[in-house]
Amino acid sequence: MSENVRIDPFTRIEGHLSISLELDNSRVTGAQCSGEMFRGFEQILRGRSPLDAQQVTQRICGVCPVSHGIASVLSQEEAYKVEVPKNGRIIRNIMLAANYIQSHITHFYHLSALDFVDVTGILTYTGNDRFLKGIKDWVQSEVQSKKLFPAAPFLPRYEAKYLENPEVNMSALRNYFTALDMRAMAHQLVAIFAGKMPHMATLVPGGVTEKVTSKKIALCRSKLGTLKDFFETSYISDLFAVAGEFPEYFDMGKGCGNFMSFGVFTDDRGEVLFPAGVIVDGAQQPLNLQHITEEVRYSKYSDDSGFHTTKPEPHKQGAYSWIKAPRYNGRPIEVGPLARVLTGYESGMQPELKAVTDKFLQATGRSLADLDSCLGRHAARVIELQVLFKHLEQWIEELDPAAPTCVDFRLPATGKGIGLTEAPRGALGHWLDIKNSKISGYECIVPTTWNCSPRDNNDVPGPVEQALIGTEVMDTSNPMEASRIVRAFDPCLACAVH
Ligand code: NFE
Repeated sequence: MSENVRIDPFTRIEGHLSISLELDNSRVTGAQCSGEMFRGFEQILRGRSPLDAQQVTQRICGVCPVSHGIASVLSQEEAYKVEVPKNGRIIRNIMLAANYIQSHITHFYHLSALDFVDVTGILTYTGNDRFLKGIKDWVQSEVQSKKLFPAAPFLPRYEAKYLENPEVNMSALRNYFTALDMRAMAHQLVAIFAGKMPHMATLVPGGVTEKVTSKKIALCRSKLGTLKDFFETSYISDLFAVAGEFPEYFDMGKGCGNFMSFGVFTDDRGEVLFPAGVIVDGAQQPLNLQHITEEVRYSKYSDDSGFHTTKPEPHKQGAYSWIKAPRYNGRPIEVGPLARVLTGYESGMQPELKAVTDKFLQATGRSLADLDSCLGRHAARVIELQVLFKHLEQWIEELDPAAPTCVDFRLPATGKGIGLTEAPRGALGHWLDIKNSKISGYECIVPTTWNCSPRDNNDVPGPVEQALIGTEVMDTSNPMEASRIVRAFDPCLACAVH
């Protein structure tokens, strides 16, 4: 039997996404991922001073402004031929890593966990376990004071199998509330040097304007310690609880099988913690920016749009998304934590990342190939955070109160620059052109644009679309399998349709 299912709006993500599925005998045979709005940041930037760019582009998103800001100043620094001093580089690493922590905690607890945790079971608990009763009372008072229940974000929800162990459910729900404080704390960690968060005030070409002091170093240590404790005692065990009860999700949601990372977190010697690289058809290759294109056959842009050209055409025949279709050498590519873990693992340059990954695979009895899955994408966030926490501690100790955090520069009349980094959701690039000291061209290619792209000029579906095809949806009124697969990519449509 053929059926069509539409999940619209697709909730608990950033921005406006619609998912359409074609099913045959409960199996997805076709999938469309539609970005539902156009924003026009590249148009807004044209004609402005390039010095505005890191402030304007941070407004693309409140979740990952650090990476947009950093991509922007990197593109400017190439154009201005300016080198960031050591303190500036370390502060940027700290701010970006803290933003990863915030983003991954939010994604796991506040966006995805409700696909697995049985939140309603908790309020009907009638047992005598004092600890569990205490949690129930605590949750009741929390939800009453915050007026969160029984409305959004907990209900309505799909009827599906959720975590069965009541203790795991209750502890996960407690962690949901604690995680709200943790994401605030991660924002505070960014703000120590950013002045404020979201949207950092201190990030400039040439470095960061905020000075290093021993008080700020102590504040960083303290906030990082609390975040690390939550990560180690809660996030890791909650992920293992989900993996233990839903192991089938290691076999669901396999994507396009191609991965890319632009590389991020540089040290003094120019070495990169998560290296740049591309995996196509299972083979690792060096990143070559010349291979990047943007296709628009199914996107709501004129046919002469593409990389560097964006002309909206809302009523274009056959187009179903406001997201363009970026391709690498003509191929769809998945970006994000899983891509960073796999390209880092395969590069052979990252023994630490490999060791953490191998430990996870051993604990779950899974292979590296199994990570290309719904649960593998969740696991990749935990794996990379484990590596990042250790390096964050080191970076904080490397800060030097006696050294500068930024250097001066001259704005040239003409110039060009490319800023590449890794946002929490994956490879992010900003391409800048300057004429008459004004921005003459600005192009962003953003992680969710890669992952949620529609079909390309050759009719090949994007990574999320491919991950959905082949999925068995047991109950089309409650298409939980499809929702879990899409959410594991952590889509940010606000970014994708920038
Ligand atoms: Ni709006 Fe972002 C990240 C970027 S995703 S969250 O991470 O860049 O497309």
